Amino acid sequence: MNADESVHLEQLMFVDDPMETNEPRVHAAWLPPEAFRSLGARRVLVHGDGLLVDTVLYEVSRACARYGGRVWHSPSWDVDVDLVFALRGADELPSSAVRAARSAGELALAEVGDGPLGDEGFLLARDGDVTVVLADAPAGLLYGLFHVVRLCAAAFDPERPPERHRPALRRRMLDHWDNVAVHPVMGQVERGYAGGSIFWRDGRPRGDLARIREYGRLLAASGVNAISVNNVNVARTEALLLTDRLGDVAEIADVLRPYHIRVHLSVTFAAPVVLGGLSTADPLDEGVRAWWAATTRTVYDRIPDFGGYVVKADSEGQPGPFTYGRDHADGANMLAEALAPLGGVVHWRAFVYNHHQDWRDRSTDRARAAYDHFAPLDGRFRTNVVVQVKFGPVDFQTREPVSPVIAAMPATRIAVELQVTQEYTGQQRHVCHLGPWWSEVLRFAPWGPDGRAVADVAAGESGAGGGLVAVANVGDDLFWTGHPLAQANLYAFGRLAWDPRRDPTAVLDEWITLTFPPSATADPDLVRRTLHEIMDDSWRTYERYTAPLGVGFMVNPGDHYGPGVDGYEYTRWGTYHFADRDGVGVDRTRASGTGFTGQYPPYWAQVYESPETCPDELLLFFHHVPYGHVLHSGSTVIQHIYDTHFAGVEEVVAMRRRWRTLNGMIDPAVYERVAERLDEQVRCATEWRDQINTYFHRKSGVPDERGRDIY
Ligand code: GCV
Repeated sequence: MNADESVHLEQLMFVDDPMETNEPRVHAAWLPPEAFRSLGARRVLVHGDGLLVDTVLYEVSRACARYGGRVWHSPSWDVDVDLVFALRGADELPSSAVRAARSAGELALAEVGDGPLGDEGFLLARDGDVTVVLADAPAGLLYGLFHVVRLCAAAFDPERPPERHRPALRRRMLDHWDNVAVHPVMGQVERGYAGGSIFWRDGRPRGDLARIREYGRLLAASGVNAISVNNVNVARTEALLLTDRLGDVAEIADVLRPYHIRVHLSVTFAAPVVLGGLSTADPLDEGVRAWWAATTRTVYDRIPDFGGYVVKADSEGQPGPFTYGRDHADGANMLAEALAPLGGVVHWRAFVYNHHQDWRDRSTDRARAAYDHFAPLDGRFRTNVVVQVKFGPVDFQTREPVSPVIAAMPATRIAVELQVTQEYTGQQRHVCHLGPWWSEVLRFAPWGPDGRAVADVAAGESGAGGGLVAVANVGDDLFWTGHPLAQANLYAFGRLAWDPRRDPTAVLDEWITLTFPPSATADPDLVRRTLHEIMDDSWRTYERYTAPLGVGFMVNPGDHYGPGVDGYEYTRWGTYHFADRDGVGVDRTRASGTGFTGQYPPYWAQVYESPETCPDELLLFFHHVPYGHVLHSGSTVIQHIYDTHFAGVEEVVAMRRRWRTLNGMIDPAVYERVAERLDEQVRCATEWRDQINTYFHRKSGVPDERGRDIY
């Protein structure tokens, strides 16, 4: 590069840019070029070296090329700048801009206090007319860049006080349930509602690396730093990713590395048998351990920053240590031993339950299963094992209590698993903004109101926790997530994983600003207001027209979409509601039920044990009560069912009306897609309302006190 010139885009990597073509193969999600307008009009200096610094340089250069700014990389001469991105440890240069910015940054850092920036943190401060972003490590600069983008002009406000940002959770991970080969029942992506996989198609890599890179960019801008690239249900073709088809995984890792995203792989516990030709996968067998050690070394030879393995074992038909009379600690520790010398972790899922239950058996309770299997193992897992626990005891329902496992394993690294893909929350055909729900879960204090929160457990002491994981919701759909507004869930996951204390409404506001930049929107206030009106409370709206008071399921078996009140009532899956002519709900008390309440620390064990103290929204999860039972709200259970179901549909109709006011204000393709989906949401919510109300009216014989139509 000519020392007298600023950096030009074509000198940098990534010139093949999917966003720059006239006919987008994909819509730009929350980072359209317009979101970079404020940054792109500045004079920017980037100081430091390394892959991630190159990414910063590339992003800034691309924005400056579009909006008239300029960018310099570690110049040794003086330049006038508005914005400096600098690594603290990088060589000092004669450039006064770097020197001044760095010393101003150091002063600001001392002022803000509170320990080092760490390997992903950054500081943002003002030095006269210059905005300074300082980081100890390149990843911090990358996150600092996206922070500046989010702030737009506010990043250049002379009065802006210095800010330090560090992620609360070290690992912020997405699990893709993507199959390499199309599964005969589950398709290309298990529980995927956004078309095919962005990674795989019909047994092979999909081959669109530009799309994967763009995905990595979106994830980095929301704070995600790890993904697993294949389904936790590992079939024959997918098993091969560990060995013969490792190159396919490495290719993805190479593309995501510039956005600070480490790749993990779901593996089958039976790999030594199905891939290695051994006669056993017994975790205590020396030959099996040697096989895993050697195989894992090969993985790291090819992918030096490989994250580790994700394992679903002894669950829903997947193989596991039980076959050999071993327990989950034996299984997880064997893989951990192979990964430890190479810096990897094993995410071992706690989703283990009997999926061949007899519905006549009232003593077996699926909600108890994860605790019963895992709590006794606390203290036995190696330090590079993360036990990955679904946030609730059953399965990603619209409303569940927080899983008691989260509080039961103080000597184990716990990761909390959420579901961004909307398996049980409207399958990306319904607007269901999940940020408020996850925020409730993350703030929940399992030991009682004054104790640590779920997010603290996931963060662990000194950041040693397992982090936050979610099942991803993107596909090869033009809008990434099928429903364009479902993108906000992906964004919210990343931002809440970075800072679980953030107000979910503020996070949604960020997403709105980034996705519909005010400078490119006809009436930004109307767009913002309307999206908040539609989305802020949409999870509660969804809850209102689906299964009542925490009882869960009531979905159609198999695909889990739409109402099927008795769909699972006489099946082997262990998800029952026990409605009869007198009442509904599952007795999980210690006094007369399955004893599940006893899995909680004393505060909640007591609160949940009695219908008098149990929160209304979880009443039917914990208790079987008569239809006339009076809730804390003052309504009876049956009247609550009727009222919420009528209200829920009215709210969806109002959502659709509001959306129509945006016709002509935003990208017509986005407008049309959402409009279509809202029609379906109205249809489906009406079906839910009528089936649930009719079902309970017929069971109970109690009329609606307002005399509305029930069939
Ligand atoms: C990947 C639920 C889903 C399954 C999923 C499973 C899991 O049961 O319906 O599709 O399997 O959870 O989390 O492993």
